[in-house]
Parts: sequence; C-alpha cells; structure tokens
Amino acid sequence: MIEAIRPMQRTPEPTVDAVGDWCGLVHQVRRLSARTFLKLWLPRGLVQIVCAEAPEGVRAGATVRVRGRVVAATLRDATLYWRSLEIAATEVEIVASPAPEGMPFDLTRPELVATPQTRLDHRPASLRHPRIRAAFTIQAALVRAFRAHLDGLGFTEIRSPKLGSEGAEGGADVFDLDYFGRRAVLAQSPQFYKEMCTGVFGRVYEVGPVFRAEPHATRRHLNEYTSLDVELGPIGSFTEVMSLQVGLLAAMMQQLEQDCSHELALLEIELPEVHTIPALRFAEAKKITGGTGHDLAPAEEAALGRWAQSEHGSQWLYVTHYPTAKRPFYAMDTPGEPSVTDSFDLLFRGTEITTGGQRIHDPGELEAKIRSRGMDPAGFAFFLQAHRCGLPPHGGFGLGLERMTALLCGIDNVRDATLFPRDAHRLTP
Ligand code: AMO
Repeated sequence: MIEAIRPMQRTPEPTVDAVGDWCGLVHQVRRLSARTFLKLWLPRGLVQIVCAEAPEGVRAGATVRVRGRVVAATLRDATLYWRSLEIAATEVEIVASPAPEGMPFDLTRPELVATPQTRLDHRPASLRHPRIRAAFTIQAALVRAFRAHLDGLGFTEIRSPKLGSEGAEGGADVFDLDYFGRRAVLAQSPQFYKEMCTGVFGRVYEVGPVFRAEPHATRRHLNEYTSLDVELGPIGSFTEVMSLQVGLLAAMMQQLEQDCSHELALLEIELPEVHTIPALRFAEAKKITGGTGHDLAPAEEAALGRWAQSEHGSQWLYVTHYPTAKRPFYAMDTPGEPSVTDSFDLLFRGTEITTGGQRIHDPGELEAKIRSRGMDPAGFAFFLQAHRCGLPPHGGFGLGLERMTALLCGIDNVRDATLFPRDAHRLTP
C-alpha cells in the first residue's frame, strides 16, 4: 500500500517555535569554537542551523537531517536567508555525502567568481549559488503567473509539436534534421498551431521550447529558448492583444511581489510599474533613433528605452506598425496601408521581449501572401486548410522567458538566465 504523503510532512516549512525534523542539502559549514553554523537548503531557500556539535565530515553538498526548534533570529547576511529564522538543532545526522572532490568553485562568496564558461560547464553547481538560484525561482513564478492569469480569462493551455515540416518564422535560422529519411525541422515557434487552435478553443496559450539556428553569439540569443505564447480570437483589433498583455504583465509583477520578496531583496530588484504602456509607430520610432532600415538595431532599441523612460517614465514601450517586408507572411497588413502591419514589439528596459500582432484569417489572402513571398503554398497546406475551415479574426504574441528574466534580474547575458543554455558551442550540460 502506498499512502499519499505531502512532501511538506517530511520537511515542513519552518515557523517560529515549531519543533521537528528538517532534511536538506548543506550549503556552507562554519565551525566556531563552541558552535557550528550550517546554511541548509530547504525548498524555499536557505535556513540557518545552529548546533553545539556537528558530526565529523559534514560539508557543503552533504544531505543532513536536523532535529530542533525554530527560533526567530537576527542573521548575519540576512538577505541570503529565506526568513529571519534559525533552527536550534539538538541533533544533526548525515544522510548522504558528496564525492570528496567537491565543488568546482566557492559558492559562499556573495558573487560567484568564475568565468562564464566555467559557470556554465559546472551548471548543477553554479545554479546552487544563492543569487543564481534566485533568478530561476523568479522565472518559475513568472510562468506560474502567466498560466494563472490566462487560465482565469478562459484560455486553454495547448501543447504543439516541436517536430514539423516547415519553419513558422521564415528566414534561415531553422534546424534541419533527418526524419526517417526525409527532411524535418525543429519548431521555431508554435505559431501555426496556436493560430489553428483559435478555431477550436478561441483563447490559447503555450509554454514551451522553441529552436532557432541563430549562428551568432550575442547576449540576447539562444538556440533553444522558452516561448510564452498567447493567441486569441475573435478580436476586433491588434490593440486588444496589447491590452491583454498589459494586464498579464501587471499580474506577473504582482505575483513576484507576493511570492518572491526574498529573491527580489537578494537581487536588489525593483519591480517595474505596469499600468499603461506607451505606444509608438515604427516610423515615429525611427525618427527618434535617427536610424534607417526595416528593423530596429539593438542600439536603437536601447535609445527608445531611454526615450520611454524620460518622456513617459515607463520601462516598457510598444512599437507598432512594423514594415510588412520585415514581418512573417502570416502578419496582417494595416487596412489601407499595405506597407505596414497591425503588429507590435514590446521593449522592456530597451530590449525587445515580445513580438505580436493580428494575423491574416482569410484563406485567399493568406495564400496570396505566401505566393508573393516566393514560397510554395503546398508547404503550408495544413495551415491553409485550417483557414478554409474558418478561423476567427485573431492575434497574439510570443514572449521570450529567458530574456524577460535576464532584464528583470539585471543579468547581462541571456545564457545566465537559462538553466541549461544551448548556444552554437554548447550542447552540455
Ligand atoms: P519572435 O521571433 O520575434 O516572434 O520571438 C518572440 C520573442 O522571443 C524571444 N526570442 C529569443 N530569445 C532568446 N533567444 C533567441 N534566439 C530568441 N529569438 C526570439 C524574444 C522575442 O521578442 N511567432 C512570433 C510571436 C508572435 O507573433 O506570436 C515569434 O516567435 O523575446
């Protein structure tokens, strides 16, 4: 017989005056003459353990079981700990010990001192640095909020295939692979599938991996990232999609405030306000940056970020009506202005984190657009078929989770906001 045991019964959340057993991984051991202090990882963060005698051989990486009483405490390095608590232990027992070669670097310094390469080569260890771990607790809360907010609005979570026959976003950054003797690709985005599902559920979202064969090593590009995708219909205008996103971002910030006060304090993060977000047409944005071309270069995005801050006091900025030439074939042209699209990018702190817009829902129009791009409609037969069966006027967006995490947490390189990043040089760990 297997009975249901909540993990909390094994390792309860410590509260003042509670007496019991706690089991976790040792982060640091400090032996003083009369007492030993352990920093112990419990599910929500580090807790300080103080005991008169710790067993021989207790070291970082060991799993121990401690028995004792929880007391309120004033802690050195208070922000490191999940709460201002201490467990006064009467007993400490080693449950498991790590291999003697131990840690590749010192996790007890306030900042991890290691080259980016070493940090990523030894990811299971570096993730255990409190500041690095905190970014991923925040990332998890962002996803939780994304789901909860959209669930509350009647969205259905979908799961689209990552293997397919044609890239959704166009361009060259598609990973090809051999699929039983024929060509297949890894999904660049769930674009086709989320659009088709608006004809089934109306409102859908997906949290999933997407793959980009982007050869350039930049601070903002990964070859595999997590896309938070939203699609909904019927809509009257693409501005409804932006409005939905403003509410979603506000809910995500609220969730962080509620669930992650410890991590926010540790990383000294001030959450950005989200009430209303200023919007600017692409052509106007170009006047501000003084740049040319059909896209915004990273330096132009940064300039627009500064502009939004100084003109509107906003860390967010929508840029709308991107040139048709730069948007994928599924983007809808602005009525009466075929050179631009009913689409948008969202900049956060001067970097793009979202692309979205309204899509073509008319099958004839979509087929003509595919042909006008010199592509063969046969390659998109299933997508066109969905349109012929009837799709509501729809739109949506994709938000890069790692980019958003990096920008929120003040992390310079998106790889460091990825648990196990994939770039042109890295397939392990
Ligand atoms: P797009 O290709 O602009 O749009 O991607 C949307 C968002 O995903 C993130 N992103 C990346 N993050 C890390 N590494 C990369 N290589 C990378 N590429 C993109 C960014 C970007 O803003 N289907 C459309 C979305 C839509 O219209 O619904 C799409 O994928 O944060």
